[in-house]
Amino acid sequence: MSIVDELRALEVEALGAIGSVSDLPALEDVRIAFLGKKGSLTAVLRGLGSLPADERPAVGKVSNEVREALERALEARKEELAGAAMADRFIAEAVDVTLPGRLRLPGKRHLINQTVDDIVKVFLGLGYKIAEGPEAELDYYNFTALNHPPEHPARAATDTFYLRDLSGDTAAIEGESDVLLRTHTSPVQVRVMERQQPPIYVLAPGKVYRRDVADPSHLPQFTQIEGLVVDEGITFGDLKGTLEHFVREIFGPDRKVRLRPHFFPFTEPSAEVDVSCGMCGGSGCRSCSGEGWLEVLGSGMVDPNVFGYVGIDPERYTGFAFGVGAERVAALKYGIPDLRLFVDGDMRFLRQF
Ligand code: 2NM
Repeated sequence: MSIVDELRALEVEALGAIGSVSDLPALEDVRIAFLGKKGSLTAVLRGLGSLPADERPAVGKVSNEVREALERALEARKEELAGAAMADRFIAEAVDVTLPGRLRLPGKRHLINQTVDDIVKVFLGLGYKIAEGPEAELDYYNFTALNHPPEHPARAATDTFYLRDLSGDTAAIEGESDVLLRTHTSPVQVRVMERQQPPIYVLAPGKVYRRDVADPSHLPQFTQIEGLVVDEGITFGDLKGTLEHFVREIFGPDRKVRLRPHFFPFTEPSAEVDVSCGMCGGSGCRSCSGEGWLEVLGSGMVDPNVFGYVGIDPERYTGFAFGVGAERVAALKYGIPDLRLFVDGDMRFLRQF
């Protein structure tokens, strides 16, 4: 076969191969097989040098035609395949704009945090400062400095979560107090009184922990807000007026407040605070068990023994304190029958508020 015939045969073979590839990498393989450094056309051209000089121009012309024909065919096929690849991609990535959108509910503050914010706002308006402290607390701040005697039942391991056991082999350094999860936020106020002399007007909101089984009216972790005022000439009348203001700001202007004698280790005298029932207005109904009143707060005048622990002069200063559960306030305000709803995380409940 003459070189020209070889070239024409190669051209036919290459055009067939170009027409039959189905993707761009395979097309590139064909280009290399015919036009690459070790390709078949290149090999034929290498033989050109051994031809007689008068035959070279004609063969050179044909080989140029073949190379150009292959290059054109490669380019055309490349465009075809690229277009097909693009079309496939458009189909694969197609978005059906007629589909209904996915419902995304905006987040919001949990009802308990909303309630804490509402209560905090009332006391900021009265000039109180917010105080915070550790949730893992020393026995001294949670009980001792709050005038709880060593045998007080709240100190029992059945009522309080202890984080360290001093009686075991792994007893901590001698003289160091037990560590527990605070059972109220009063230790925050002890810490405030330790480092600051009166006048003191503070509010301590935060999580507290008690070894209770969750039921409609108890949670093992809940949110307490305690207030403390210490100044010259503070009286029980100041306590009552403050709590009446608080109740009316939170529950509404028509609500009445009643104080009942009670006992707390850290206050003397102490009182529990009831708010008139919002359902019946005080005449008695199912939601207040026929009482007309609902218990909301504990309160009292700070016991002089507490002042003794923190170095405040009980001859010069008097004070009052109170504590309220945010879950209880929210339950009363919104008619929620079971505190566990606040921690179950059921969005059907939570998103109503
Ligand atoms: C309550 C009820 C009564 C209280 C007492 C103190 C402190 F630090 F002054 F002694 N802080 N909070 C207190 C008093 C808390 O919660 C039901």
